[in-house]
Amino acid sequence: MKKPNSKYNMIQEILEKTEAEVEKMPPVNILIAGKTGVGKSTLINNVFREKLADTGIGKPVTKHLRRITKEGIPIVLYDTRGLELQEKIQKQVMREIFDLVEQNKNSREAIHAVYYCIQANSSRIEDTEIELIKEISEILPVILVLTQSIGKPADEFSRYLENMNLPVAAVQNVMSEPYEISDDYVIPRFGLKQLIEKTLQLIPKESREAFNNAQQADIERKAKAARRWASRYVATTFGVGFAPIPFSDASLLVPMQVTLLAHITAIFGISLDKSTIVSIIAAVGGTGSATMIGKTVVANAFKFIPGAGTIIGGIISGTTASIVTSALALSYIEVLSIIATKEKEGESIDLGLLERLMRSQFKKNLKLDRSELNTKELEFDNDEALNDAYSTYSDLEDETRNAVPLPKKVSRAVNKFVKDHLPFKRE
Ligand SMILES: Nc1nc2c(ncn2[C@@H]2O[C@H](COP(=O)(O)OP(=O)(O)OP(=O)(O)O)[C@@H](O)[C@H]2O)c(=O)[nH]1
Ligand SMILES: [Mg+2]
Repeated sequence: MKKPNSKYNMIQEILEKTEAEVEKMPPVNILIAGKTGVGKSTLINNVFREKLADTGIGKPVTKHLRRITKEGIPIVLYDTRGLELQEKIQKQVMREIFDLVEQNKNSREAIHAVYYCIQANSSRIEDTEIELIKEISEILPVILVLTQSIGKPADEFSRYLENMNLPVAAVQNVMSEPYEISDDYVIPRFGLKQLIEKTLQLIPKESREAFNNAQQADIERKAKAARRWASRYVATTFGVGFAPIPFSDASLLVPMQVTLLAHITAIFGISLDKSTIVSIIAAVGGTGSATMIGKTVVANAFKFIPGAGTIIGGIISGTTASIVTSALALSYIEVLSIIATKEKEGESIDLGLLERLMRSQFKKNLKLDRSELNTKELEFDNDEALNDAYSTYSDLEDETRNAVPLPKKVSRAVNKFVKDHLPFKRE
């Protein structure tokens, strides 16, 4: 095992490894079809990370097909444009789709599935559209996505379509983005997790990892996949056959932890910049510098263990190493879940808070023993748990907001006093 020297840049290593891992993943390739204005772009922007329809590179491949990609996200989307349902154009679109499928067959870019979008409140489907759906279904598995689904009419439309026995793989009602009915009545997003589930059934095994990386509609699913891999990694690395190492050699564990964090980041699928990773690592490493010496991180991480004094000067056993590493992995995944949730809502992340969050999660997880760590349910096992964590995070934010420097506090107090004691109130 290579021992990191003082020039070793842990952050850079994590980023490079993550990138390499994502590049290695066989991508998932999905075609999104449907008439103009039904909500294809809105669907793409909400199901997948980083508002792909707006921020991805869109290249026209044929008159009616646009290929959308973005570096670092292992997905290729094809978006149909100007799909009118006059017979002539329909034939042309079909031809283009057919050619594309044929061209990409047996390659990394073979198309795996089609989302055929119909606006749910249109409540009717034209014969030409039925023809088109049938033709596409002959060459690819199709999910009929009923967009902008509102209430009973949408359910009825969905039942109506199901009863038509179209040769499609599934029908799914969705609301991709919250829909404002009035100022105080908003229909929240729904149906996207089910769409993820149904899509996963249709795509080949080797592309499921890429799909999970690229999606953002089901964050628990991302976290669970990362968690599963991490527990296996820790068990095989620090299990039977791990020779205890002297504490002074703790830096030997750095490459493993780099691999761990990079692989988790790749499985989870999240774009982290340097400063974000620095903040997360700094939380357990006790230093905020970008070029971080791995040894400091690991040695510091061990200091969080209750009774670490007894370790110093002693040895690190497989058990100890596995507890620290599992806690690191678990906390990292929990923090990524929060970053992803925030990102999905288009909110920004405060790095200082992130650091505190990572530290508090890490300390909490370190208190668990090995069997607890292995069997512990994921912290954010469902939406409710995630929301809980999210509000803890928001509380932290409030705390910070209240942490106003003293002179400001004083002037606020004076202002308040003056206001409260004014002989008359200004309206
Ligand atoms: N609130 C809400 N609005 C939606 C939703 N889906 C579509 N819309 C609205 O419908 C409009 C059209 O949606 P787009 O996603 O641009 O439709 P498109 O299918 O990509 O249209 P073209 O690119 O022209 O083919 C958008 O401006 C949205 O405001 C949704 O799930 N929720
Ligand atoms: Mg569009």
